[in-house]
Amino acid sequence: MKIVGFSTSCGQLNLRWFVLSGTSPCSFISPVNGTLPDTTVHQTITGLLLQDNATYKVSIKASDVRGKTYQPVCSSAIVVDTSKPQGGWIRDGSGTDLSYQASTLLQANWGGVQTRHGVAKYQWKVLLTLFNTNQTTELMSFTNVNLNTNAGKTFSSMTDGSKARFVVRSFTKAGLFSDLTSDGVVIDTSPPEAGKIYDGNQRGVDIKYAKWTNAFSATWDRFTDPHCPISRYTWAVQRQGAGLITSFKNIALNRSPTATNLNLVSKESYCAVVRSYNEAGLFTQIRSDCVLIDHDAPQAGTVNDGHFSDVDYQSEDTMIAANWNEFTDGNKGSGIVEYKYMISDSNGNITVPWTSAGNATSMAHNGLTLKNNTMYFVTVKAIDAVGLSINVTGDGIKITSTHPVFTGRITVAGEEDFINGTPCVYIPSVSSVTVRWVGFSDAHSGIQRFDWLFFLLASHHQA
Ligand SMILES: [Ca+2]
Ligand SMILES: [Ca+2]
Ligand SMILES: [Ca+2]
Ligand SMILES: [Ca+2]
Repeated sequence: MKIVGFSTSCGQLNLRWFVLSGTSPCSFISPVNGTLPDTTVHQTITGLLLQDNATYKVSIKASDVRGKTYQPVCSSAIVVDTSKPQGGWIRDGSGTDLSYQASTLLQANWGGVQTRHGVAKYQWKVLLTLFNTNQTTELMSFTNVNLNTNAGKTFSSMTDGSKARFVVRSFTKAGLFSDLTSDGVVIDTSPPEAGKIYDGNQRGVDIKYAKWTNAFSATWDRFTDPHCPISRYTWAVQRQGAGLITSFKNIALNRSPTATNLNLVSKESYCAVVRSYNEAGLFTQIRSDCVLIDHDAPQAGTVNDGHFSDVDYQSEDTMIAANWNEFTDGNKGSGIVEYKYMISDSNGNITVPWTSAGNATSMAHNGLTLKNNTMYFVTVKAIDAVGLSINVTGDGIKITSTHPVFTGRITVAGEEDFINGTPCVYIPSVSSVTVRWVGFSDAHSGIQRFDWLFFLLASHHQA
């Protein structure tokens, strides 16, 4: 109680107190009364048995040494409220409850607190649990916000991945309080870490070339974020060296989308552009290493029967050889990855079905039983990286055992050139020459030996 304004002109002033019901008129009629020890302004009466939720008032009886008593003076109503605030809710953020955010502006909002006589005020404070620890510190101590039901404050140098929790303390008008604590919000200030992107629809296998015309597929490994979950992916298709040919499409957590209704142009490269968002709303964007679109089969080359330039006869009847050149997929194609050959005869019978020659540009197929006086044809198939191919058939070779056929060739190691239109080879030595000979064969009796002969064609002297 604060007691002021009583005075006497004569001697000491005696003060008695009476506790009255709040609805009674101001009087000295109460069994609950006592004497104040002095006229100190602030005094406390203890030992009362007041009822919660009841209203009282205190009247003061002042008398002087002559026993003169003044009119009763009463306090305003005293409401006894021993209850604490009940219920209520608190949310991280400025609206619906957040679990993750990127901003270091920490906000909370609350409401629904019940009290008998209304809330007197709120206070809020911020607790912070560091990333990957159980260590909680008080980032901000209780701060008064009066009757506001939201509050916010920006904090610098927040450790990435820390979790903030808010405590709101609601006070009754009688000064009792209770606390509400939020379930926390993780402050993630860093975007996800990218996973690897694969062109094509097989995760783990990145393709470099495709013959796609209107659909583009990509897959990728999970993007990760140590601080909060990945919420979604978006992706778009880009033409390399140019812009996007689709908008970014939200595909939730799908990691193997296909874009359709595109117009993919041969000899151009296209790439997948992927964005991964974390729950805090930050994203990382990366691009695949692109796919070259190839709609064009390789261009035809030349197929020669035999080991070198084309021959049309051979006596050999167990082997067919061929070589080829000039096949190309162009300088913006996917490239030739394999050759296959097939051998058929002039009656359309298949002597050797399609057989891979790998990357080689020649072949010799042994173990055949070739018919005399029959034409055989070698067909070469050049296959590019997207599986497109072209077939070229040579002009054929006739097996003839009646005429000895010379199909061999001698080559001298050195720099090949021409002198006056005649082929020649320059060699750097006067004492040795390296000579190779291949393609000499005789199916009937076999070759017993080779002889060699060297002769001077012409002498060239320096001028
Ligand atoms: Ca939350
Ligand atoms: Ca992060
Ligand atoms: Ca091609
Ligand atoms: Ca030929």
